[in-house]
Amino acid sequence: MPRIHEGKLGPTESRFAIVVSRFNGVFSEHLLAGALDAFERHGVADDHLEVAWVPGAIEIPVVAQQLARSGRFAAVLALGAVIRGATPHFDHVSRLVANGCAEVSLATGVPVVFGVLTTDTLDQAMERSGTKAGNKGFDAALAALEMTDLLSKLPRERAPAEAQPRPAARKRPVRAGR
Ligand code: INI
Repeated sequence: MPRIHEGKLGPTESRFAIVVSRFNGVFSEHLLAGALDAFERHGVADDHLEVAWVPGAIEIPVVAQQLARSGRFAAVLALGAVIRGATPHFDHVSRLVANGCAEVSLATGVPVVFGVLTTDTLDQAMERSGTKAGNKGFDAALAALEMTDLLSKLPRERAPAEAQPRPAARKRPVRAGR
């Protein structure tokens, strides 16, 4: 049988940070409420959670980066809503926030869970922030719990030098007798 690694959903003593954007704030508020609800239901104490508000989704990655680098948090949640308008702005905002969060995650090793809605319409955003299609903030918190537990169970990363196979021991040259 292979060894299976899988993260569980808590309870946990880990700390989590949530970065949430004020733009389209009516949806962000619901996503945040969903995330806090999921953490509470899975045994994360209030004082193990910190929330940082940013102006818009584009500002999420830099704040997520500072929180991830602080070493205080097992995972960072990114919450917000990018909704398509009449111009290509939507494409820039959604690309920047998605790529930024992925880069922070890989550079720091701290999961930045993507709970930013990117929708074509207000209705789609409403559906995903606590109505027909669930609450993506709640789902993001579950993903953070699962990832945190999984990462704590996986073999630890080795420093690059350590990860190299050791060179075979060299035999001492035999001196010719004089
Ligand atoms: N920010 C969002 O969070 N959602 C959007 O839909 C959005 N749109 O479409 O413009 C948006 N723009 C603001 C952007 O995130 C920055 O805050 C702003 O450009 C300042 O850097």
